[in-house]
Amino acid sequence: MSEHSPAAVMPARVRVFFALWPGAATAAALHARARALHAQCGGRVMRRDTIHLTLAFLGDVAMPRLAALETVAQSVRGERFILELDRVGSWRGNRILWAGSANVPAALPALAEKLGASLHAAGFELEARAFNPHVTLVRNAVRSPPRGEMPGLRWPVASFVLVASERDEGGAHYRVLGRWPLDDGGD
Ligand code: 2AM
Repeated sequence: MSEHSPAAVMPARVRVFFALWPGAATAAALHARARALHAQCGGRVMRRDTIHLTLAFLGDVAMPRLAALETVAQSVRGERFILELDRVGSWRGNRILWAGSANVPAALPALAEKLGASLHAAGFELEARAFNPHVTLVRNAVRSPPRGEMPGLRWPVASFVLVASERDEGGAHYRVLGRWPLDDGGD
């Protein structure tokens, strides 16, 4: 039997990102779409419990910096909104099949921008990649999807989350580290 000190087994850095995480009903509906796309296009379908929309991707962050991320999240105010997912698309290079919206509510890019600006002000480096709201449903697709509309799916968004991405032989596992509510817009 071998023994490890906690310092030896605890990773010093963690891969993290801020995201919108669907409730059970929305996740189930998105997963049904994902399975249908997978049946048509092959590849690797996202598991129901991993479906999300990334707001800001940080990559590897030193463990002691997680508290600063939580402070940033607490300071960000955003409005609740309904996200209507009514589009399916693909990116050729990475063969990702995604669900998106023809009419992105202004509150969504506003939230991503506020988060990005606050993270930057707190000294976090973000990818220069422009915010392109999408929900990945299938990876490594072998055929293109019938591009275009899909039956609309309403996702009520009332909070955002900080997520750790952990990898093992089974693929990526996501762990929600914190959740922050969005304002309901009422007085
Ligand atoms: P994807 O679904 O388009 O691959 C966890 O990896 C999440 O962060 C995924 O939603 C992934 O987007 C996104 N992500 C991974 N690398 C990223 C990067 N360099 N910039 C922005 N988002 C990224």
